[in-house]
Formats: sequence, C-alpha cells, structure tokens
Amino acid sequence: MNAQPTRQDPLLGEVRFRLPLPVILPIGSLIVIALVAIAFSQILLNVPKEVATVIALATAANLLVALSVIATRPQMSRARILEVLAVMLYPIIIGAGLAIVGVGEGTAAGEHQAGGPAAEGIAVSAANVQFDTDQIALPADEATTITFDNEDSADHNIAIYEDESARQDLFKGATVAPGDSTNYEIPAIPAGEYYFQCDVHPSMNGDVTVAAEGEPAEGEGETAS
Ligand SMILES: [Cu+2]
Repeated sequence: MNAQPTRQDPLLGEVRFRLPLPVILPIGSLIVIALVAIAFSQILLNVPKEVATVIALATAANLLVALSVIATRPQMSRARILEVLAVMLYPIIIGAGLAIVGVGEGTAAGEHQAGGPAAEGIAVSAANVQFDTDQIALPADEATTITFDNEDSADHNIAIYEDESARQDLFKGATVAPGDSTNYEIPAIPAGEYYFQCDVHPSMNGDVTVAAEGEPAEGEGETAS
C-alpha cells in the first residue's frame, strides 16, 4: 500500500520540463552567486584582516582546483561534482566558524581604533629639520604616548602648547639626539585645538587636535567605571 512518492508530483516534473534551461540557469546562478558573495563578504568583514586574506586566498585557490578538476572530467557524475563543490567551500565554512566563534576579535578591535584618534599612542618622526606631519591627533582627557623618532642629524623635541605663541606648554618633551627615539608620555589634555613645535627649531610645528574618541573605539578606550 505504499504510495510511490514520484507519483504524487507529476505536475512538478512537468513544470520543471517546461521552464527552459536558458532561463533557469542564469537566474539560478545569479541567485547563488549573490548569496555566496553576501555570505562571503560577511565572513571576511567579521574576521581579522590576516585571517580574511588567508580565507580569500584559500577559497580562490580551491575554486581554481575544483573547477579545473570538473572541467577536465566532463563525464563526472553529478554526485562527484557536488562532492568537489563541497570541498571547494571548506574555507568558507571554516571562515564562517571562525567568524561565529569570534576568533581574534581583539585584533579586529585594535584595527578599528587605528582609524580614529590613536588611543594607544602615535608616532612622529623628524628628518631634514621637518616633522613627518603637521597634524597630531590625541584622545581627550586621556594620557597617551607619542613615539618620537629622530631620523635627522640635528637635535629635536616635541612640545605641545596652548597656541602658536608657544608660551603656555602642556607638554615639553626632552630633546632627542640624532638617530635616537623616545616615547613621550603625554598627560591627559582636555579636548581642543593646540599647537606643537620643536623647541630647537620653532619652524618645525603643526596643529594638535585633541578630541573625544570616536564611537568605534569607545568600548576599549574607556577607563571610567
Ligand atoms: Cu628641531
């Protein structure tokens, strides 16, 4: 008394036959490509940069190998092709796993921060009686570090002043000898626009922007409890 399953949907079979392949194939593959692309970009955005690079490269290499295997064996069975496709998708699956588990979230957060005002310290260097920048961004109300690298043949320092008159200093860094570098411990400074210069060569100068940290960095940067 077992009804055969194939008998229950003769219509389905007919419909399948009537939709011409030239219509199904492009639409179907477009949908699949879109889904894979969206899923894949979600994965790559959720893992640290290095992991994302590895996953992308591994997937590309896998695709190449899998597709060439399929191409060189035209009479491969459908099951075999599916198997190869599954193998091809391993890196994506592993990547999804990593993204879900949240591997290396610390790294990703650190990279986020690099975009905004540097909370964990910034780097300035000097060469040819010039700083490599005329803009220094610091987080407001938070002690930070400026790593100063003197690549020049003259002594330099970094000092931060209220304004261009360079009378009222908020920080006065020790002079750094040629070829040396130092970590200046900058005290907490309230938000505002300031001025920095080399006291030995006041023509070496620029603006200091002290601003509250952007939203992405808030989670890690906040020390207040
Ligand atoms: Cu100088």
